[in-house]
Amino acid sequence: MSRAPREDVDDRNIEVGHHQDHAAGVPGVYHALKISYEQMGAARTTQTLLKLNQKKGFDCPGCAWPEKDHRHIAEFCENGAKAVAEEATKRTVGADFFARHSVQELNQKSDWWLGQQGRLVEPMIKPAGQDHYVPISWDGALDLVATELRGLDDPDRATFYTSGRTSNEAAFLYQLLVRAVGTNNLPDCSNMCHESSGSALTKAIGVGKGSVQLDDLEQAELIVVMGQNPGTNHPRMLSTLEVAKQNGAVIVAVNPLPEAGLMNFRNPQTPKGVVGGGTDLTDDFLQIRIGGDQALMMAVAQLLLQDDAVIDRAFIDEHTHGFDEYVTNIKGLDFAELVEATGLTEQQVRGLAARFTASNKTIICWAMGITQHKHSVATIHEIVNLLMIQGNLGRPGAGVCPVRGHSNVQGDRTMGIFEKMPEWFLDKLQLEFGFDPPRKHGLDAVDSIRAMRDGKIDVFMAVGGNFIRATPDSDVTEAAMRKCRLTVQVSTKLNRSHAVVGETALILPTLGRTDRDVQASGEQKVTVEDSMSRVHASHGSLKPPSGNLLSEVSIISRLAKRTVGDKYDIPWDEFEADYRTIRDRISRVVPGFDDYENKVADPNGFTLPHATRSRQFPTLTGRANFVAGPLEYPKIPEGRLLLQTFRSHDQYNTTVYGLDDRYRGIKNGRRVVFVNADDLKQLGFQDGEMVDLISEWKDGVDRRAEGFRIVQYDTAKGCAAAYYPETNVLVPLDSVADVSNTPASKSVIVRLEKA
Ligand SMILES: Nc1nc2c(c(=O)[nH]1)N[C@H]1C(S)=C(S)[C@@H](COP(=O)(O)OP(=O)(O)OC[C@H]3O[C@@H](n4cnc5c(=O)[nH]c(N)nc54)[C@H](O)[C@@H]3O)O[C@H]1N2
Ligand SMILES: Nc1nc2c(c(=O)[nH]1)N[C@H]1C(S)=C(S)[C@@H](COP(=O)(O)OP(=O)(O)OC[C@H]3O[C@@H](n4cnc5c(=O)[nH]c(N)nc54)[C@H](O)[C@@H]3O)O[C@H]1N2
Ligand SMILES: [Mo]
Repeated sequence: MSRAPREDVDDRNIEVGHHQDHAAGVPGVYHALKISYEQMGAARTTQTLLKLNQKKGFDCPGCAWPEKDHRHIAEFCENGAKAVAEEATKRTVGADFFARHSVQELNQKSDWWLGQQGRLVEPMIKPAGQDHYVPISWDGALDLVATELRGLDDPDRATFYTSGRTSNEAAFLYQLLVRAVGTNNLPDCSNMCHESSGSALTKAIGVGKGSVQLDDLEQAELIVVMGQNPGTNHPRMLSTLEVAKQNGAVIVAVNPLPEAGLMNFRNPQTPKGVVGGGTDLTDDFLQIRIGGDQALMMAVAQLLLQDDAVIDRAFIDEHTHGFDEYVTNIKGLDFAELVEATGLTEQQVRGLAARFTASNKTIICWAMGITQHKHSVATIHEIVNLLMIQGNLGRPGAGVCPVRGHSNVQGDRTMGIFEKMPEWFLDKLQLEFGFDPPRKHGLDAVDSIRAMRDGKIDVFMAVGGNFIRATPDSDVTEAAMRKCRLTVQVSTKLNRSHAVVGETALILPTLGRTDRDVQASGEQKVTVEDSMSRVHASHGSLKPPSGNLLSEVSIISRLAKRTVGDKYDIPWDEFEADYRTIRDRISRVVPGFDDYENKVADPNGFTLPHATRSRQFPTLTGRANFVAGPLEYPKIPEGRLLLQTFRSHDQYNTTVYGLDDRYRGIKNGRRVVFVNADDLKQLGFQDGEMVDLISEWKDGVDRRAEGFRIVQYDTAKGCAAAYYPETNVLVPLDSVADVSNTPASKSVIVRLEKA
């Protein structure tokens, strides 16, 4: 199925207006409140939005951007409010709903429709051979999963997905259960997100995370924002950039599109943002060609290396490895080809080099526009290399800032959600819990799909997320999932992963971040880690949508007790009753978490140590590594376009909040493809025409997404854009980033055909 039938969305009604050159301001607040009232009603809206990101409130389930210590009373953003409304909605999906709709029928609905139905409120089973979910007791459901897991011929025949909303406590227990079962098959959303950042940074600086804090951004002299659309995806970052700007920072946006938030920001929390023209954030907008970022970093490096005065010799000599080889590599590249690969003018590239030269404190921020290409890991190495020329690591106001996605995706990794967790972690688990965790590396997201496709997986379990829609090559992935004997989804809301399932399927409904969580020892809090390694508590406070929900911790503890309770002496009951006992174990296993309970009693939480900040580099060489490699960039064949698949302003990953992308001028629909005017002329198409998108890959298979309206748009030449997840069908499973195995969902070669 290349096109989700959408009798509930009529794309003929799509309206296209002008894209905006600024983000937020009063309309942002208006849209936030409107959607909140619709989903939650007035009382719940006030109650939730006032608690959002406040000390003693709950952590916003939106993005992973950190909080300031001293918060505004309404430190929420439009899209944070939408994320909360989506979870705290009063609408519910119960047994009667599933009696009305068969699984097959649910699979005909749009992602938007599915998400709009409300919160899941009771455990459900789709028995083998049937097409409807029916209710099942918690004991019945958990016994069934445990029996399947205990009966596996080989523990590697099960795979366990995590999405990045899972709390530290639940994530720690989940990886413990999975490793006690005997496998490292722990794919997570990170595999499709910042895995390229993690891979590159671990090799380069020894820590797979960003090195800067909010304070650093506020005192930076130059901030380069690459491949990121913060106005939509990290709106609170704009407040930080605004402060940086007021403090004199130069901000450069590197993006194929002039994204609204980066160009101008009207901060709804300041008088100027409400009535004035806002702040022009971006000094230089570099409209790069998709995939040209490595070339840009190399070209700037070549220019910087011409001037000895720019090079921080002391830093390089004392702390780094591989500089000479790097210099030889960069000097050997053809400058004209580098410029050509960026799609920018030579003057723009020289201008960026001049910005670097003039700055003593530089930070580079990036997100999915950098991580989802074949050569993403190599690109991130060049980002780090470039920063290191001037010693921009481990000093105030400088460093690397990969901006993370899901609100606790970084924490989940810290807790051991990783198919390749290092030996020292496994050793510590062994010491703490008295069993020998498996040492063989497990399957990541793409490899899990391959294994399912090849009949090597019996049980698929997911704590959160929407695996079937988040992953590439939808037709292949759906067929793979259907080969499993049992699929289990621990979820808050209905999505397509409940409609594309194995022979037997379970839905285990769970509490969300906003819900009150009461266990035997009383009300519980959980903890999360933001994009800047800060760990803090989150207290759910709303009445859960049903009395029949279990927390993620409860579900995992009860399942673990049934599955491995007789094998190992792990106090699963105690963990469920009192989450402090989990934090106690974390404090003994995970570095940086000593005195955990006391530290998270502080409403501001605490910051995990990051070696880079003290110029320690725990890499294989014991130094920060310059990593040299060949120039790579996508070559686009004649008559084709390079498609990036990205987010509208009205969605959270696979959750579609609504059908408007206000910042890009799109209303009432999502099946649009943004193309540059020159390309349209050259290809013989016009704005408003309906086309199919067909991706081309070396396996010769034509992957097709049907029925997209062309929108003439200011994107870099040769580069198109369309929304995910509708276009995931176009991303070949084998089109992945080298090293990190992340789907290359920002580099899809497509041709257009008249629909
Ligand atoms: N409201 C909201 N918030 C979110 C999310 C959401 O869906 N909705 N998702 C969350 C998650 S999990 C994540 S990972 C983040 C995602 O945050 P982003 O990475 O901002 O998300 P995308 O929409 O994928 O945007 C990619 C950006 O990179 C640009 N780009 C594409 N290709 C290239 C390239 O080759 N080079 C350069 N320089 N730029 C390029 C695109 O034009 C776009 O501006 O946001 C998080 N926050
Ligand atoms: N083509 C293309 N594909 C992409 C991307 C892209 O840019 N282009 N981006 C990739 C990225 S960056 C990411 S992170 C992935 C996202 O992949 P996922 O994390 O798998 O997807 P989400 O859409 O965030 O998951 C939404 C679902 O999570 C469940 N949920 C929400 N909150 C909770 C909770 O508190 N607990 C539990 N148990 N469940 C909860 C709800 O049921 C909801 O339907 O997609 C990736 N896929
Ligand atoms: Mo992500």
